[in-house]
Amino acid sequence: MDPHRPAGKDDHPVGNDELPPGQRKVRGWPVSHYGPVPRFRADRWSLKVFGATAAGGEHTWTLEEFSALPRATVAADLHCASGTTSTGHEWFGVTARTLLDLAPPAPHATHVMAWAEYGYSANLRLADFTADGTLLATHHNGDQLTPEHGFPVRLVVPHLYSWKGPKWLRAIEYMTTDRRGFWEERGHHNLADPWKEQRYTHQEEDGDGPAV
Ligand SMILES: Nc1nc2c(c(=O)[nH]1)N[C@H]1C(S)=C(S)[C@@H](COP(=O)(O)O)O[C@H]1N2
Ligand SMILES: [Mo]
Repeated sequence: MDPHRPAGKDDHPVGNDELPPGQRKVRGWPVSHYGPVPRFRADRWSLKVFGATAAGGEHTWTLEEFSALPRATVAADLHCASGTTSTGHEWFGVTARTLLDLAPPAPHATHVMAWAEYGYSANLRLADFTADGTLLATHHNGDQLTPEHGFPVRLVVPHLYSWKGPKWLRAIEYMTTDRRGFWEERGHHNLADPWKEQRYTHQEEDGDGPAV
C-alpha cells in the first residue's frame, strides 16, 4: 500500500497477505450465516459468562456496561471454510483476555462454548479463547458492526476458520470437557485451523475432538 495515501475501501491496510491453503481471496465483505439476522432489543440483551467459572456463578453485562470495558484493535482476515477469505478487516472490541480477567474460569475448565442468538454455537479450546488475537468485537474499520455482520458483538478468532466466531454473540460457557458446537456437529472439524486445512470431521485425528 502507498503510505502517502489514506486507506480507502479497496485497500487492504490490515490483515495477513498470505492466504491459508485452499483459500481464495474475495472482494469486499460477503455476508454469510445460517438462519435469519436477529433483531436487537437493548432491554433483552446481555452478554453472559457462565458454566465452570472460578466464582461458581454467572457474570452478565448489559450492552452499556460491556461498551464501557477497555477495548483494543485486532487486524484479522475471515477465512470461511467454503474456501473464501475476505481481507481488510480491523476489529475493535473487548479482548477475550479482558473478559477472562473479569470473569475467570475455574482451574479445571478446558474449553469454551461461544453461544449466539438462536442457539448457534462454536466450541473452542480454552487456549484458542485466551490466544492473543481473540476479540469480542463491537466495531469494524471504525464503524459499529452492522446487523448482518453481528451487531452488537461478534467473536473474532483470527487463527481459526470464521465459523468459530459467532456473530450476535450472547454468552461464553466455560466447560470442563469438550462438546461440539453447531457446525462441529454437522460435519466440520472440531479444531478448525485453516493453516492445517482442518475443514471437515473426517479429517480429524484421535484426540482432536469428542465423538460426533
Ligand atoms: N451466529 C452466527 N455466527 C456465524 C455464522 C452463523 O451462521 N451464525 N456463520 C459463521 C460463518 S460460517 C462465517 S464464514 C462467518 C461469516 O461472517 P460475515 O458474514 O461477517 O462475513 O460468520 C460466522 N459466524
Ligand atoms: Mo463460513
